[in-house]
Amino acid sequence: MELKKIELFELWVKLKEDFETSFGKTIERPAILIRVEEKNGEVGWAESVAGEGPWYSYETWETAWHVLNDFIIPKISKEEEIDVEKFNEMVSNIRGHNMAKAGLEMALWDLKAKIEGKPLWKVLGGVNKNIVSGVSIGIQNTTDELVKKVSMFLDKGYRRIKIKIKPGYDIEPIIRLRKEFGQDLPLHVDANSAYKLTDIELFKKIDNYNLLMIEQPLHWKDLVDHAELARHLRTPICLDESIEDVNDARKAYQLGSAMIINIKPGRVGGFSEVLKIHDFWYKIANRPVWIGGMLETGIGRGHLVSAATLPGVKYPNDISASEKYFEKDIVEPPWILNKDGTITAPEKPGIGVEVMEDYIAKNSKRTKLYIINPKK
Ligand code: OSB
Ligand code: MG
Repeated sequence: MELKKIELFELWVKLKEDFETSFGKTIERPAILIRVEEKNGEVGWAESVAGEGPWYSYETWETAWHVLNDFIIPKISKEEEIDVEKFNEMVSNIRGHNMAKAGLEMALWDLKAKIEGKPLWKVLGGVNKNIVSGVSIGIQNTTDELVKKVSMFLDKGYRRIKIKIKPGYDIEPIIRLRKEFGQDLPLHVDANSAYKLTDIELFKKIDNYNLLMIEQPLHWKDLVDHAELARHLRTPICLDESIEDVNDARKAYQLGSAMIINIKPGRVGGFSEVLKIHDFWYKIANRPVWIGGMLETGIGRGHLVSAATLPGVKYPNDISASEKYFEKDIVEPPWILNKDGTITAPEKPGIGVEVMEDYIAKNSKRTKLYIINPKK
């Protein structure tokens, strides 16, 4: 495709309530929104999920803007024809900064699907039109509040509960939820790297509560320690932060660091790498994946929904309805949960929802337009 324009928007979005993890609390988050337009006027959108601070990853909204503005966009602007499947190669001299790369890469996938007149999920090779949704619940002030939240989400139809844990808030909420909701509640915990291998006795206790998985218990670089921990537990380990590309997935497989991968398109640099990780982990290693989230707006959520239709997605995803996160989303219609706890991937081209362009243009803190003219 021949690009004519790229536009960046810095939009801050308020969450309905703060979301606390082992690395901190988020109440308002930056969304770098990316709009691409090709020569015939077709448009693609995506979102960079770099956060307000370097906690989940080293990237922040400011580094994403900087790397897009000073390195990625200048590089892409020199190309007369862009093949989105070669995007990663084109920016491979830029080390890391996957969330910055993923923002533009996924906007190009949305654009490609729109040019082809097909839903993005079908272009990616998705097969499951109704994707199963879980919720990720932040750390609560009391376990009573946690119990209330869990009941409320189960009433809405969500099919799996994930709770955030941190040292001092781990075994107690697990015991309480098992007591209130029984052994069959599909439950898992996410530690966001808050523990060390020396906490192994705690994990042996957690191992008795029939959890679906334990997500990212140890440091993001510690594939070896995760493998050691896994040897002592029956509960499968799921990696999130540790898997930044398909090579990490290969190493995790060879070492035995995980049974499951939470794939987040932003963390791995976009859909090309999502597909590589999916294909390796599911088709070669024969293991399940699911799609994680980063509190995306309706735009990024559209990309998540598309990814969640892939055949190797065998667990409920951290893809909840728009109303879980925001008073009002920036797409029409907002993402809604069906009564059976699924979200339906749309049949319209691309991500399949209308982007509220006027709202975004009016409310962004910063915008920048790039006119692409490679011949100049
Ligand atoms: O580790 O999965 C995580 C949100 C921000 C940063 C990291 C994580 C999360 C979530 C939220 O768990 C998932 C969602 O978008 O609902
Ligand atoms: Mg996680």
